[in-house]
Amino acid sequence: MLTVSLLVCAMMALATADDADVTSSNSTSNASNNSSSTTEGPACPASWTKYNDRCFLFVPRGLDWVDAEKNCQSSKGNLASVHSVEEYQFIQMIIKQQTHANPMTWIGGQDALKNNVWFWSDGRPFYFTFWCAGEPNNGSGNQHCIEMNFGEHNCWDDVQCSIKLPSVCARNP
Ligand SMILES: [Ca+2]
Ligand SMILES: [Ca+2]
Repeated sequence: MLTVSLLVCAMMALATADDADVTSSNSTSNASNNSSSTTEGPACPASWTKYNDRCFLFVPRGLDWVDAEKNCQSSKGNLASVHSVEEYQFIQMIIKQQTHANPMTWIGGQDALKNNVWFWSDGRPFYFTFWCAGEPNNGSGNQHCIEMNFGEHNCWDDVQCSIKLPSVCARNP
């Protein structure tokens, strides 16, 4: 995947260098296609929003965690992994833009294989966390999936994977 991304970047850089005359029209169309992006590189599919070289999509329909992950995979993504507070705030912003609220929402963290050993469904390393105080508590002994926007601080809670929530997908451009 990384190799492909690098190749695409290299090809785009070459194309830009070769076509100096159309650079201005390219950048104009990129800006209009991707107005909320502050990063360079390939644009995201329609209705996805770019942040830090990934594309994010809020899915309002309530799904359990596994169905939400499968739904993201059907769009070549995974449930979103989160790697910094800035990235978390960006995800919160796209949810708020569409719902005018802060609904509890699935992201891609789970500890279903071994309790309290957390993984992201996209395979990225699990370092950053935004747990609410007292969480994750593995309540009732079977809370293995991460919901965001929990409680008054809109932080993370581990919860039963079978409840139905909106979700956020992330994918490469
Ligand atoms: Ca757990
Ligand atoms: Ca919990």
